[in-house]
Amino acid sequence: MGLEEDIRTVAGRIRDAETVTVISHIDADGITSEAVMMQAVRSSGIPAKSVFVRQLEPMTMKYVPEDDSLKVFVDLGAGQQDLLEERGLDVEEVVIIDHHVPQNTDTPYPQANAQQHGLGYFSAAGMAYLVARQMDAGNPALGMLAKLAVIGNVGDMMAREHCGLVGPARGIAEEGAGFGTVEIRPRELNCYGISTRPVKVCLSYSDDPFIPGISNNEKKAEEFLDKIGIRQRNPNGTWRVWEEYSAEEKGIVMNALAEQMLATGEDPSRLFGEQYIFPEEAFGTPLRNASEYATMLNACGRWAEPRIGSAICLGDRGQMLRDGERMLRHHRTIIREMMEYILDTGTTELTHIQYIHTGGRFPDTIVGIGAGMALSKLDWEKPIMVLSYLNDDPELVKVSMRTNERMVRRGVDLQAALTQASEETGGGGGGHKIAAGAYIPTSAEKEFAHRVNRIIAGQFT
Ligand SMILES: [Mn+2]
Repeated sequence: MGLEEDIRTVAGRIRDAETVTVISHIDADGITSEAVMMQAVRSSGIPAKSVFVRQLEPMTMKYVPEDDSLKVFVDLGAGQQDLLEERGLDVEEVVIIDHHVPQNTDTPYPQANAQQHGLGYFSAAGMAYLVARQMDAGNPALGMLAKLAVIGNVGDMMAREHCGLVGPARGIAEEGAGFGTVEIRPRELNCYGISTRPVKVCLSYSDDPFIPGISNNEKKAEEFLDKIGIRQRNPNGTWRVWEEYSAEEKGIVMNALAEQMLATGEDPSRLFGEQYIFPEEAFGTPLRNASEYATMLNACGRWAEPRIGSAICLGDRGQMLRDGERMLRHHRTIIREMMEYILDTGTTELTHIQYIHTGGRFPDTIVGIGAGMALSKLDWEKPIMVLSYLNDDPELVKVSMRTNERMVRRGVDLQAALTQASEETGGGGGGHKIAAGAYIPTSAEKEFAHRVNRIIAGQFT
């Protein structure tokens, strides 16, 4: 079946349901997907509930209710169809909206899956939007749903590789622009934090593009902006953010940065990226652009409050937004503490990687982010591995690895390394070349770093 037909089938099943349970994942893509589906289902007059899970696995299947509602799995499910079969769910009781590699099982659950149709760079929230639009092309909330799909796509890193969304994900952003809920800004600064961070901070945290002399060095970033005559503070003393710069100021900064990169032999093309701004959201807040909005949702999910994120997605700008902002501050504080812990304690260096075991000090849901931030202040040529204990399972150790674009260009592939090493020890892993994770048995933790070090040593071309 083609994509259109799959979308029609899934949308039709949902429209015909008497009650619906949406089961989704706790990251930004999962939360926006859930919000899109809940809005679409409820606006069709169908009662609906939702459930968030950290992962769909035997242990979390208990959260999928045993009732006669239609189970709508979003951002998960495709790769866990065996679990749905084991539960005894039949083909009439399930639809799957996903973008992960599907499992081949006997039951042909209806599925709208980007993977099956060769759609790259397309997240579950994008699929959910296409299903919602199919359910009701006249839904007055489509503009809001398109915006949520943009956040889900950006949150799942779909804009990373090409410095902007491509293909049908870009198409949804254009639909959002048509509704007035999304503003597409091409050739903007390709850095995180354009709506809330002082520009010097934006620049100094940038790892891709890596700007020699400025990345990892806030003081130098500040001097650089001074030198090219950019006024960095507002009259009241607060730091100006990128969104406040005039077109002329932006041009001056971009040109100077490009020159600086060229002078040191770096390709400046990744300095420029497309940004997605939400004009209805308050200026200077994290809801103002797609990547910062996604971080707030990730913060809610990682601290076990995905419902706060979902309520914000669906328009709550009162208590839920205040709670979301609190989650974001908490998230940043703990990540900073973790980064400082890594820097204070120091990593153990092997020939090709560095590693540290943080024990039970930090929740496993943030160690990857903390690792990435610590790496920006450590030897960037050695990918960092952080091992940590899970608070709910003493048998398993969570492994998180981070590297940067420059090492990926030299051949490093963390996903391949962690998948192989964890499978050899009876665990499992996955992710991307630049960032990957795995769960391994506690008994394997001692020599695991050496095992990965050997594999990465072999990846250099
Ligand atoms: Mn996803």
